[in-house]
Amino acid sequence: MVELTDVVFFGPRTTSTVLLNPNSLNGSCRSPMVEFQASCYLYVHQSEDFVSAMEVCREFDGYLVEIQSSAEDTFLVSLINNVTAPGSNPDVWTGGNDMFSEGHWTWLNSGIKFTYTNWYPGNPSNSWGQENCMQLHFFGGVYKWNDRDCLHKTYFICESESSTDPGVIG
Ligand SMILES: [Ca+2]
Ligand SMILES: [Ca+2]
Repeated sequence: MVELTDVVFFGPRTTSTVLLNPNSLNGSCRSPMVEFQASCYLYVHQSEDFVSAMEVCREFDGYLVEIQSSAEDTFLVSLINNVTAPGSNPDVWTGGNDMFSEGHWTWLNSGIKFTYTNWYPGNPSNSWGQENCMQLHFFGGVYKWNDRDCLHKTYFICESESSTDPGVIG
């Protein structure tokens, strides 16, 4: 269970919104980041467009989450569900996008092409010709992948390597 009591919201968009607790570790990660395999994850409850979300993640020496496996995907859903009031099921940005070449989906930070995918049937749909960013979206009782207009504002998840020390930002 992730406790968000350590999270302090104080800034306008794209400025520091979360304080990492320097005295509290979750494994190798600064609280309230959560460790999974070799990464730390921070679920940010602040609605931002895709690029602004990326900028917030950079403040933690991190990047918008990149999903390489079913296990990681399942972990992220549990991360969302553990801190979300039942029934709200918000959309959540990841680092997936095809903004540079339509239909060619890659992860923003690494540039790696999608291998594992978990698209909801009918997606990516590129609706209105302008859905170039990938979000986790709650469809029919489960989170699946959906492409969405990058300017849409949603919560998001940052990832960083657990071997790095993100320190305290502010
Ligand atoms: Ca697209
Ligand atoms: Ca779509």
